[in-house]
Amino acid sequence: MARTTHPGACPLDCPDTCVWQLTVEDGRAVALRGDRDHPFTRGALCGKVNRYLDAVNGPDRLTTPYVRTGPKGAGRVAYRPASWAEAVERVAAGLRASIDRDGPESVLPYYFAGTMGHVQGWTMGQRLFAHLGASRLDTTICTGAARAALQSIYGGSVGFEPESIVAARLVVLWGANPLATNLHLWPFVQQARERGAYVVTVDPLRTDTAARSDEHVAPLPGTDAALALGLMRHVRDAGAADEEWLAAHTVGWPELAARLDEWPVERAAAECGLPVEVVRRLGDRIATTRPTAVRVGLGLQRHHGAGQAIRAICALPLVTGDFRHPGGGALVSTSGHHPIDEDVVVRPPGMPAPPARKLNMSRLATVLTGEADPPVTSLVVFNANPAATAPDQTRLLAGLRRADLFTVVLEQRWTDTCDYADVVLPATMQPEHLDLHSSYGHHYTTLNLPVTRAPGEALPNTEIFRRIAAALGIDHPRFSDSDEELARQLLAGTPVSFEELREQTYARATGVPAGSAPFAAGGFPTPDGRARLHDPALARLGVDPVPGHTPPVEAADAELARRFPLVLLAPAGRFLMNSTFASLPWHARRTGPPRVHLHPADAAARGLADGDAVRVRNDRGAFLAAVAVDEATRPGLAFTYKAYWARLSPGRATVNAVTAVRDTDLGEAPTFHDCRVEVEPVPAELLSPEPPADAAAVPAPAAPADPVPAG
Ligand SMILES: Nc1nc2c(c(=O)[nH]1)N[C@H]1C(S)=C(S)[C@@H](COP(=O)(O)OP(=O)(O)OC[C@H]3O[C@@H](n4cnc5c(=O)[nH]c(N)nc54)[C@H](O)[C@@H]3O)O[C@H]1N2
Ligand SMILES: Nc1nc2c(c(=O)[nH]1)N[C@H]1C(S)=C(S)[C@@H](COP(=O)(O)OP(=O)(O)OC[C@H]3O[C@@H](n4cnc5c(=O)[nH]c(N)nc54)[C@H](O)[C@@H]3O)O[C@H]1N2
Ligand code: SF4
Ligand SMILES: [Mo]
Repeated sequence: MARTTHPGACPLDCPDTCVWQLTVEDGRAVALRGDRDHPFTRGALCGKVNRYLDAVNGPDRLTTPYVRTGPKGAGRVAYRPASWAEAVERVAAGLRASIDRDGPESVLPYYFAGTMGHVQGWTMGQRLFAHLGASRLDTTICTGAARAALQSIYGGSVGFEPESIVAARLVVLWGANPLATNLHLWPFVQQARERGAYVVTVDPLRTDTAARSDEHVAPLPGTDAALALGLMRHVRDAGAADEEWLAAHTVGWPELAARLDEWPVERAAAECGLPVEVVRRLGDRIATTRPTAVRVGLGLQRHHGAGQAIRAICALPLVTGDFRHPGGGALVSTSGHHPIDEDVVVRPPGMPAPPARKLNMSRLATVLTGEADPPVTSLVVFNANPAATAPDQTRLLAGLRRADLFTVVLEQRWTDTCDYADVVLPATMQPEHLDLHSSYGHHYTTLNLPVTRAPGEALPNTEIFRRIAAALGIDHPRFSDSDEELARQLLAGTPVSFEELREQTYARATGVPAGSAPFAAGGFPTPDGRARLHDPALARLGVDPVPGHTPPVEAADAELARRFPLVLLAPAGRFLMNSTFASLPWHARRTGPPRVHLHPADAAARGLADGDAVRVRNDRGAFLAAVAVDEATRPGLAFTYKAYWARLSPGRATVNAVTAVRDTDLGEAPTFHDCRVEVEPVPAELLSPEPPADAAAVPAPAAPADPVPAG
């Protein structure tokens, strides 16, 4: 049998954007491994993607369109298979009815990074909705606060060069858990360590990353800005502020310095719930260690004060002058270094795209239940599973159940969100379609070419949107662009050509050399090239122009704490990727069933033991979980992992039944981790519910096993 091996890109929402080698036999993907030569992948994929072919070859792949025949929310039994012609005609009729009745803004596309590929993720669908004049989606759910904060302080989502971290003498992993979420950074951190670097993790939870660091600093959730301000104060008092670099490459140091007068380390430590010596010691290290690399995760910005927290943390290396050195500075995301401009592909010259309102994806629950005027009456979901992953699930599901809402879902397998669709359309997976990837964790651009046959009638998102455009009677030539043409348009204006990528799969595309210090002499992407410690544009938005501390809303609410004494975090699980994989037997087994991790003191106070069944609840809703008694947390702080599926969970709800629709101080992003709950015992039988009525059609996760440690 002919076996061939082909390079491609891992499409998942992960900073590492690995290059893989896929072995194909008779048109079917049979083996997958990490590319050995790629400078960031370096031969290995992560555990969850080593089993990616379970997803590709799974018996639960969608192979045909479906149309709804029964009530919304009843599951797959309420659907029948349909031809593409019928399904697309229904979609066009549904969208047309909304547009005719309520105007084009009544249509809302909802999408995110189910694939990070620019072609399947961020072009043809957005082009169609832009042309229709549909509501635009404000894509805040993941990095909204960080993006706004980085735009303010550095002029974009830029930072130190990731490989350069090997040159750091002090590495601070701040609200980041790379062993679970940015695995390929870890060997570089280890290399730095072998050369003598000290590694500190700042995380309220003792994750695997924290446990394997030289020091774990565990502030109260949502207090990072206070910590950063206290550290900067200590650095300044120690005479370690790099006045010369600050004067040359920043604006606003005098204003920030005045703010630091308000933040002695004692105040910072008290705000963060940390011993003052811990803050002082870390301050000493930062004051005396060049270069210091601060790798900032995204988890810490799911709090109300996230915008200011990211600004304050990113100000720290400006004060120390760390950007002077390779391996010094801060890094949240490399995406701002990548030159691909999606906007010109979404709204190409010559294609009419009427102005339209923007709706915030993180507020989908409230958008669908009365917040939007005119109301949204058509929703088209792709590359996302909001019924499981968006906040305020109870309210969101009520919105998705609305009789007057027409919902279309493009999916690879039957998710929670499909249960609420009028039409479900089967989509291809990465080995079956063309895509182009940049990265939010390194500087390479990668081309992924189709190498296997899609199962049944599954189609790439791009082709599905071409068909919908045609069914709507749109004949603009831009809706006939092939996937290769879209990739070429995305690459226009970048230093990389399609031919080059076809030849060698990936290329360093940002102009930043590996191991370099891109901002040693300033040159931030702000109008004057200086980083901004004081930003008058924020004052105009009613936001403090100098980095400050915005306390959490629920975590800091003493009144609410009486009813809901536990603050609940829901960070990333190691064997899932958001809700992707949650239905696959191997991944579900490795992850185990939903658990709420409690400090032994909190468990004892409630008479709860490891494995007991509980309801985790607040005024917004509840989900069921087993208790895990866990020293990884502190009294008053509980955690669970994000992104189980409701349809496969006991009680048919996930952690997002308790999370709130509430914006961050900057960037209108969600605040998943600013959430108070109480837990109460329930009968053990509730954790082993009847399988859903359509379980035969969707393989249930195998029996729980393999408890996974924090992180
Ligand atoms: N295996 C796996 N990998 C993933 C994902 C996944 O679901 N699974 N998700 C992907 C996605 S979408 C993203 S956005 C990234 C996220 O990547 P990360 O940001 O690394 O992941 P998180 O687990 O969300 O958050 C990191 C840590 O922040 C901590 N944290 C929470 N609140 C605070 C706080 O107030 N202060 C501080 N200092 N720390 C806090 C959490 O305890 C957690 O350990 O990972 C991506 N990679
Ligand atoms: N409580 C809590 N909730 C959270 C978070 C948290 O930390 N805590 N994190 C938030 C974050 S950071 C994020 S990024 C969001 C992510 O939330 P979502 O954007 O909903 O991401 P996923 O759950 O991974 O769902 C992606 C879906 O896209 C589908 N998909 C993948 N590729 C394709 C394709 O080519 N075509 C089509 N049609 N479909 C495709 C997959 O099958 C999958 O079902 O979740 C957020 N939710
Ligand atoms: S999920 Fe991340 S670490 Fe895993 S293979 Fe994909 S890009 Fe690499
Ligand atoms: Mo994310």
